[in-house]
Amino acid sequence: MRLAIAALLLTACGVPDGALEGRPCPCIEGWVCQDSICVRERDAVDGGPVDQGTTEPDQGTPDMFEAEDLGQDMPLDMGPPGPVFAITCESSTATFVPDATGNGFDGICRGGGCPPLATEGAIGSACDFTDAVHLEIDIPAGSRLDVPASGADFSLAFWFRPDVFTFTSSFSRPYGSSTANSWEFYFSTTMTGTRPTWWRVTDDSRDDLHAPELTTTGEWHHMAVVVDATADEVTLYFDGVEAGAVAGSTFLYDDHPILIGADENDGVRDNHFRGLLDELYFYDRVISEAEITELATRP
Ligand SMILES: [Ca+2]
Ligand SMILES: [Ca+2]
Repeated sequence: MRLAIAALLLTACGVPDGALEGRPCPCIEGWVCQDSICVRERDAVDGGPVDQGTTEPDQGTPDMFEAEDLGQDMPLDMGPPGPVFAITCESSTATFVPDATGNGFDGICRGGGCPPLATEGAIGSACDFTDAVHLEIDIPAGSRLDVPASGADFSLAFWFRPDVFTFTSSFSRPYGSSTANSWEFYFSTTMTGTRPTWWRVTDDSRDDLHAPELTTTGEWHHMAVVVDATADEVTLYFDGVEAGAVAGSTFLYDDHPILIGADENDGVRDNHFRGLLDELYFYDRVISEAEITELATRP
């Protein structure tokens, strides 16, 4: 039983609004330390496996998080769907950085190989792109990542800690055969000061959204972009606060992979990021401001 519960706690890592689920103690308000990891207070109270829901009595039917029915635990409240992929940088192999969701969108290491894991991550450990050795992580194109050209929601979120202010790309989806991108988070010290920027290409235009200017390297910041097809709007969040919005929700895609730590221009990997990246998430839905607040909060 103890093993089953431990397995269930691990299974719950990285699931809906659970960016903090299963993180090492100490824990932030609303979470408690249980067996050296953080669980929601209600899960500690109910004594059952970690759920995402309320505390009504369980009706006795095993759910997807239950290896067996434990009787006194809580029913599974699905809540909003979790990310399609989550590169949490908690582990890596010689060739890939795993997708913590279990959806199989593992990041394939290219260029100089997999980034080392830095212990001073935003949450747990981070992927270390500090050295100028041109490390890259590719997430190959896949059905759930290939948002239709119009009428689809998606959201992106990640932490970054730049070590140098230079022209770099941290999280991108190249498009076409020249320099374009479906979308890209980048710095341009020449065009925008040291303002982290997100841009996307549409069929006839380019849109840029800027975060506030950074004055100090070596500090963690959180960025998120929400594409709301219903509202036909894209919104950028910086450190959990709205930093700008632009109308439109049309994107162009091809079979380029999503890149972490670099961009691609004219077929060549370029503008390699210098610093730490952590907790890179892709959702195929709109994430709420409450979720963004949670994602942008360090334990
Ligand atoms: Ca991490
Ligand atoms: Ca590019």
